[in-house]
Amino acid sequence: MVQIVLLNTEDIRNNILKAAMIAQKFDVAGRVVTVQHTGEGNVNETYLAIFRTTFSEERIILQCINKRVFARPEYIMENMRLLTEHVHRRIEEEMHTSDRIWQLPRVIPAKDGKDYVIDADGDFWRAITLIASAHSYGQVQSVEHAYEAGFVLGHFQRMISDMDVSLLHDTLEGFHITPQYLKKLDAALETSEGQARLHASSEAERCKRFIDMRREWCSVLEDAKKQGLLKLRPIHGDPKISNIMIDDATGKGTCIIDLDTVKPGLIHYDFGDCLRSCCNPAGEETLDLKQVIFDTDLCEAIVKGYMVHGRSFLTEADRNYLYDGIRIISFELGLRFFADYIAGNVYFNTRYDEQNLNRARVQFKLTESIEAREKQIRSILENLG
Ligand code: GN1
Ligand code: MG
Repeated sequence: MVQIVLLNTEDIRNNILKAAMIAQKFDVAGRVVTVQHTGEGNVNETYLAIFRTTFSEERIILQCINKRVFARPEYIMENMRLLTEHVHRRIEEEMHTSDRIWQLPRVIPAKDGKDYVIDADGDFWRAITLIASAHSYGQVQSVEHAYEAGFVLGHFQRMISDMDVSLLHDTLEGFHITPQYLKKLDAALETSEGQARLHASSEAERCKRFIDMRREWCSVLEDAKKQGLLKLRPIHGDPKISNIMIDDATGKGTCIIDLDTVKPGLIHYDFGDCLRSCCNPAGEETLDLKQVIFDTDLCEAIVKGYMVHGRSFLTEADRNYLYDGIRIISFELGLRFFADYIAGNVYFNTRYDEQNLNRARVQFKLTESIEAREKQIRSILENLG
């Protein structure tokens, strides 16, 4: 959902002015009438820009890519273009047998023909189409919504299951390679600032103990990859609930957005990410840890929706690791938030110092809840898979 956040700080005002200037450099009919900061996303800055002519209006999404995170933003655009062209073609092939109109954002070229604009500060901007008459939600609204989330992810993975993974760039080295985040944490803990942040709070120390107890286990998917059991495939990288668009008219899923993290990876991380995000009705930012649980009714609905498509491309080995995918991605996200807290909040956008610590505590509580329900989750996967 594009939520308009009115932030009145000088910085945001300047950024909006800048975004309005940049918007005009993209190939959209009409003049920019307004640009609003959406306040969404933990990494990039996102704006909604509205263009008008005398007889039409077009709304586009404009994003400034975070250079601290993405070293080669042009690679994101190449991946995005390849993937969207492939998926648009596949959607058209199946149009007549499909139960709905599937959508996927399109890259909007700049007026000079490039896929992006670089501003005077060297910042990298890109524009994509807005999916009209559809919304996404920060939390799951119902069992039907959960089913749709699974259905959309399954459909997306099926559409890209025949894509040549070697064509995609690795846009974010180490992204969703869980043991590498342990290394990052250890490096941050070696500094005196890191030690000070760890020992300043008993919650941080508790998180550290939680991680230490899972060090051996957390390479389970990477080990399976090394053994050749799991193969690299194109992944979305971030199929959380807020990236799944629901059609306003039909209530059905219509699209998955946020293609920044499309790259080669293990589909288990995508499957797990969808579940960890959808099955926690309290959301990622809650401060009320008691509310954080892994809801197995929602899990069942997602898996049901996902398997409508998943059955056609999942191998036996893929199925054997689906539970680990769910457990590991909640743990991994907690580890990433925690490592960033220890490092002084250098990766994720934050509004207050302890935000990443709180986010980590939510994900660890969720991991515990997943671990406690392992049997139930495994039986859902077996029965529906
Ligand atoms: C980040 O920026 P956003 O909100 O789309 C992150 C994901 C996390 C997510 C958690 C590039 O995504 O990996 O799962 O936050 N993206 C990157 O909300 O690190
Ligand atoms: Mg994202």
